[in-house]
Amino acid sequence: MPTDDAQAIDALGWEKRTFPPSAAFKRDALVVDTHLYDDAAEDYHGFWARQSADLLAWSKDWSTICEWELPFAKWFVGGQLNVSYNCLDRHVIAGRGAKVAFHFEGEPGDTRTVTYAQLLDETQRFANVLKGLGVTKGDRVNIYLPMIPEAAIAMLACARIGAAHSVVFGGFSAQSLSDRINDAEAKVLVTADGGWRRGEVFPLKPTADEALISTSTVTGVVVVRRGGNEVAMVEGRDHWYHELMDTAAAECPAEPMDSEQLLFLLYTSGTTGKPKGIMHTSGGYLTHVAFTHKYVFDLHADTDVYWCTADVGWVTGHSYIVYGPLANGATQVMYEGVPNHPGNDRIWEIVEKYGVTIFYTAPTAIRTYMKWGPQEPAKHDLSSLRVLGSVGEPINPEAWMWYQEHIGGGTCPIVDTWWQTETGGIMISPLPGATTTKPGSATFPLPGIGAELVDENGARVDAGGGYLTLTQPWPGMLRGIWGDQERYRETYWSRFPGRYFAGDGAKLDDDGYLWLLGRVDDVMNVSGHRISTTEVESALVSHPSVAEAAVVGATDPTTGQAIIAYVTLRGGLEVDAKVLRDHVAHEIGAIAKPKAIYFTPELPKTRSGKIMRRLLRDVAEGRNLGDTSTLADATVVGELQRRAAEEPSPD
Ligand code: 7RM
Repeated sequence: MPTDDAQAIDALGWEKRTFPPSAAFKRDALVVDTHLYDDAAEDYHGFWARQSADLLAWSKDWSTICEWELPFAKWFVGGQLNVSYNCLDRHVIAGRGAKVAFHFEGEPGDTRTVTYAQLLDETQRFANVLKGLGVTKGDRVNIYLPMIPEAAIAMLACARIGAAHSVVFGGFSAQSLSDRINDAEAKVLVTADGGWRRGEVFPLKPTADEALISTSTVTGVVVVRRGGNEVAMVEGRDHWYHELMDTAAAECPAEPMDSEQLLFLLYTSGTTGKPKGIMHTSGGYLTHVAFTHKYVFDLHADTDVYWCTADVGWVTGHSYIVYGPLANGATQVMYEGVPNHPGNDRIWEIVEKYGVTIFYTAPTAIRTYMKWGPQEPAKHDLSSLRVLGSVGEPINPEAWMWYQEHIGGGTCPIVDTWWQTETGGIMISPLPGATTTKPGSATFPLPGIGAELVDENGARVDAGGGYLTLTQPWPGMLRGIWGDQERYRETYWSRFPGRYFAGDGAKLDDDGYLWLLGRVDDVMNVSGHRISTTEVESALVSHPSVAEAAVVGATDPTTGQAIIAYVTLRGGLEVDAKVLRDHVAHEIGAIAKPKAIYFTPELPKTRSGKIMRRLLRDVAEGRNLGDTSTLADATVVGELQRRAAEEPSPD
């Protein structure tokens, strides 16, 4: 066991399988060698400037590529562009107006085909609607919608007139919505009567009404009709989307905006205190997401059908449903509902129906599909798929292999993409035609991105475990926290001077591959060994009976921390806790053997699908639980608490 650096995360058990890109994939791939990396290594400013000029249409050239006054960056200074022009007009002007932007699939089975020309038309009208409600450049507009094309239209309409949007995920409560409206001082709220979820309408407008009671800045509310549920409309404040659109003028010219014009705020909950309004601006952000969307997914815009299963309420939806793909003129699938309505094969039915070629989802979803069993994807012809992506959490090697075999037919490259709300776009990922992948590794920083591991004292680590830091500004980086630049400096730039600290731990293997290990507070200390929860979870998931596992360290009088595991089994299977404990010992070493294993039908997760280990730690240590409102399903924890109190540990 390597213990020479007590601060480093132990290099336990390496995944050895490797998957080079196939000759067949390389034949048509955009990148098959290192030229982009070489180009960027020489001069990353010049590299991003060339990408921006190549991928976007600028109304006015920039004078400085990057102004960097740590921790504040400005990109393409002096340049002007309009983000909605880049996502819409230029494709229509180039004769691609009839190309499908969205194949929309509602949960009840209704469909809508939205072409680029139609998307431009609706966006222009809605931009005029916003203007009519008094929205001007620099204002903030809140968006609280289901996964419907109007979400993209509202965002693009804001971008068109220089208003910043703040999208709040439709699953959030009235309290979360009003907090975010108040912090942003939004003038207008765009919502819907309701949306479809698991065969039922979930109300949005009633929740928005409740939120609006404790806000004072919103003067206009626009309501899209989607759920058909009954809603109350406040005279003078509330308007139906379709009525305003009927009378809105058809044209709203795209006005050039400064490169650093605020494009959006997106709130992310910190570990303490109120949510942070992460600020993203225009020229650099669009460059970053267009570049990464094109090269990470090997996008062939003329033939590919791309589907990202995220919700527009998360950064993945902003960057890889709205801005990146539309800037690149891609054809996409947008799906409103849950993956198991009406059946556990809904996702695969949609892939087959639209001939999806690029599929981007989260490990939590993949592990859920594993739990439902390979017979679900097997019901459908998935041979159109050619690239698979993963984002949101470390993907366990076993889930990676399952994804490759049962979804990718054994032939699709998998791109495991590491990034954050704060980074704006993908930072660490393979390029599918150039990178030999290893299951569970996000591989290398992309061209133009500087990432390094450091130890506790900020010294660079070239092998083994460490803290993941970013060493140079990148175009999509956050420009700060809305209303609190001191908190921005403190949160991201103070732990390691001169470096952005992402909050994640990672390992570097002997070939220089990066293995993300989750948040550093997800590292346990067992008898002086630093073991990441990800490693033990991966070992558990590699057992054939295990679908999903969450591991936490609970205070222990003898070992400092003891490893406690919560395990969800694959459909219909049963296994003894001892078998799993021995399996972990065999995979990693006796040191990583969980002290206790609890079986549970579900794990507590945030609404974006990340496992809430903090909560599980509280459960394991018998603490009272604090705020559980960000949980996707709060009943799960109560059940776990009950069991923890009843069942004695196996030891
Ligand atoms: C895109 C997104 C960010 C945090 C990040 C990590 C974790 C995301 C991966 C990952 C391992 C990945 N934005 N994370 N992607 N961990 N491998 N490929 O998720 O702001 O919501 O979350 O998510 O901990 O810091 S986010």
